[in-house]
Amino acid sequence: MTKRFAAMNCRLVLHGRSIEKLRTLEKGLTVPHLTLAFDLRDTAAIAKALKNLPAEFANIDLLVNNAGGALGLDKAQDADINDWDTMVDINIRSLLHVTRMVLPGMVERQRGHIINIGSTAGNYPYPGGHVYCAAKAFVAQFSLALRADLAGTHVRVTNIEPGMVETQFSLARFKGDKAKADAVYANTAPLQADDVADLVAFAATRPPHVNINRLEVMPTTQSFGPLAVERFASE
Ligand code: 8X3
Repeated sequence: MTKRFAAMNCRLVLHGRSIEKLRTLEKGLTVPHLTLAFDLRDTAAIAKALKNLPAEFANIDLLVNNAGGALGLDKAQDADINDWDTMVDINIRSLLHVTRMVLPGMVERQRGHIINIGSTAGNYPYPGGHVYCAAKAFVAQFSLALRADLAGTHVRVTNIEPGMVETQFSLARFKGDKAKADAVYANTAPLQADDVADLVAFAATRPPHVNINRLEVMPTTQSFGPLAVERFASE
């Protein structure tokens, strides 16, 4: 995503948790850019970083709320409540705080675009998805609700809703268990991060009179299963 927007000559503010990963990301970048390293669960750090943006980066035209993730795949009744808190924090709370900080400037300038990275998990629940599914449903509905409030401001909002994407997603979900994570993507053709970046770039480069509300995308090799039906032993 960074390279794609750099190729469009955008000035970039790159956020991540790890300064090392940010250093790698910014290697070879020739556009003006700024890196911000902090944990998005630290809402005070979000406010501090965004309030103190240097003037040349302060007028944000495009905010991509890309952070998020799932923890665990146990049933709700067995899940770790701390994982639930963390999922609410990273998928919902941080997105709300960043968005709330950036919105007034966009509204004042009558220009801007918020692109949230949602998930098919927000549209279709699956076993073990509980809080992750619910959080992404929140993001989908919040994106639409923002559009309602932003009527007349020319500020656009888009929710991109990918299905299976081969990223660190599963490694995080399975807490570093590489074998389990690799098995998710084995012998199939998942989406890649670049495919999602394509959609973000597509939504962001529509003419100003076009707002893509939501864009749901899956790998061709992923589709829908039947709803579960409980059957009783026949008498
Ligand atoms: C990732 C898609 O189905 O693994 O957001 O939850 S899924």
